[in-house]
Amino acid sequence: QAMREAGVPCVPGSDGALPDDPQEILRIARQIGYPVIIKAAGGGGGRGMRVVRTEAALITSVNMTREEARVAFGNPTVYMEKFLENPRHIEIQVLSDNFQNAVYLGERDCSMQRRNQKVLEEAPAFGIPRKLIDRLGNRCVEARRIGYRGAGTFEFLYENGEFYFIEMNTRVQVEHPVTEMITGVDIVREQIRIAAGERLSVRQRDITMRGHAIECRINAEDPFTFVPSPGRVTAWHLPGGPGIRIDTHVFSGYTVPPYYDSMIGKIIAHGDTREQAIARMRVALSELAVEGIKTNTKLHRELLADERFFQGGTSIHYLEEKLRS
Ligand code: MV4
Repeated sequence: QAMREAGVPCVPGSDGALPDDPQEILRIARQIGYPVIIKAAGGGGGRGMRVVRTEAALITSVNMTREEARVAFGNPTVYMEKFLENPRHIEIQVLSDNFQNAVYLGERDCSMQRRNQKVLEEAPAFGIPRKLIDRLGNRCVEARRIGYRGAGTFEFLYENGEFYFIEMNTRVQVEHPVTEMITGVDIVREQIRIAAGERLSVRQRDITMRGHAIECRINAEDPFTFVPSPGRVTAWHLPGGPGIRIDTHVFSGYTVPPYYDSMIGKIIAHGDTREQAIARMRVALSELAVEGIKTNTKLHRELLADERFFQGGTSIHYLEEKLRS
């Protein structure tokens, strides 16, 4: 409701929790049009969702999602949205301080994912008109009236030239470096300034975007099963050179513990153009050497050599489809 009031475009849907009455639920779905998706209010990150393609399957699917949500999240509340078949995942970075100042730092394309885990992110998003992004960014800044402070991200699905708000991430995110590379704004510094009661050090009119940035998430995982591969890193050689940034805590001799996320580093490549960022990332990935544990480096090398990735603008389903073939 807050997003709609701020003028942020939302997915057509049930306008809140689904009622109990099956006739009412059928009426809402008929109005939205099939396929629809049932989402648990307590879910997120891809958990507690079910796609429904026909009226015959609707009530059973709603009841099943409710029951799963009650068990998993302690909350049986579900809502309904129009299901978007082949969208891209585009997000807008915002910063807001305690003095009514807020800015947006453009968008990131996070469509390259597998099982709701992002693999590669880039900024700006290929092929989306700047004026559409600017209009959306201004709406997100408007939405700070919900009272949010600090670094935040508005997540959207993008299909057929339209944006649809799905969720907000109330934190700094793994992929924030691509935004830092193209805007020159240190997002973590701003976040700490805001928390310390200081003012944003940037105004919207000062924010410009230069070039293109791509991030590859390096994970300690089996390249075939994607199962985490903890253990001792016996050799660790990092790439460098113009436009290359590395974020990692790993060193030669470091032991990756089995307890946490399997991400062990990020390679970020910046260039004047998307083509240059890709070229720099290709070289960086060729230079990366890790021994002792398994990593997803080969997957990244293959992605950076992929013709459809090179063209740009692939959907959230592209990577899983590529991995199946
Ligand atoms: C959707 C959708 C299609 N239509 N909502 C998955 C995670 C959660 N953040 C929202 N998700 C989706 N919601 C409608 N109305 C497709 C997804 C989705 C997805 C979204 C973003 C990134 C990756 C995804 C992978 C599968 C499904």
